[in-house]
Amino acid sequence: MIELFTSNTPNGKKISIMLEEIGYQYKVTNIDISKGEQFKPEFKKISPFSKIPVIKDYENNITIFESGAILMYLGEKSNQLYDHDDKNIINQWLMAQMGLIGPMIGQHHQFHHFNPGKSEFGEQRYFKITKKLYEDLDERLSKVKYLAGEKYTIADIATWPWIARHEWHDIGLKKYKNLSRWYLDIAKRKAVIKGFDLMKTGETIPQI
Ligand SMILES: N[C@@H](CCC(=O)N[C@@H](CS)C(=O)NCC(=O)O)C(=O)O
Repeated sequence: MIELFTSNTPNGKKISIMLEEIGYQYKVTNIDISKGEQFKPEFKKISPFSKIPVIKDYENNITIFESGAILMYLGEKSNQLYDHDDKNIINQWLMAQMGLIGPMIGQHHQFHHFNPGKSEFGEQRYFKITKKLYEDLDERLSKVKYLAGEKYTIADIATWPWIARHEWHDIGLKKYKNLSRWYLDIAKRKAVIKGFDLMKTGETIPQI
């Protein structure tokens, strides 16, 4: 059994989607980041930077933090969605999500969605960067079905929940035909629908 310490955010949803995809039994423990629960000393013991998500695997009693590392761990453990032969290409797209797509779109959420009017520079900067990310992802997906090629992998699972916040972005996902096709294709998956609603509140995936 896996315990998933998380919140209802794109980084958190990556892991519930992955656990649904690989068919593992798991329990969600909500860490309410709006109330500062991530800073509790007992959580810091398993998450040195006080961030969600973290998993605890009771089968071998280990904990893992950082969503990319968790996806790699679960991919390797289950032997699903992280094919050994495709690792180099999967890792590149996964790291691009971890180091670029997530952090930049996260800033766009902060300036454009949560704090509009506070910094024109911040709003413009991250709007522009997010738009460029949409363009670059659209270009990639004009050549391949999924980010790492023809197979759906952990790189898609890492990236998709960020695009699922497209209504906050105001970039106009519809205009990006290949990115839209990829987004809607993944949105239909049973595991994605279930993992998206990780808090079991009946949350549905935003359509385009
Ligand atoms: N690189 C980390 C980022 C995790 C992260 O930023 N988590 C956010 C929620 S999406 C968080 O815990 N925020 C609480 C805080 O910053 O205090 C990962 O992918 O796991």
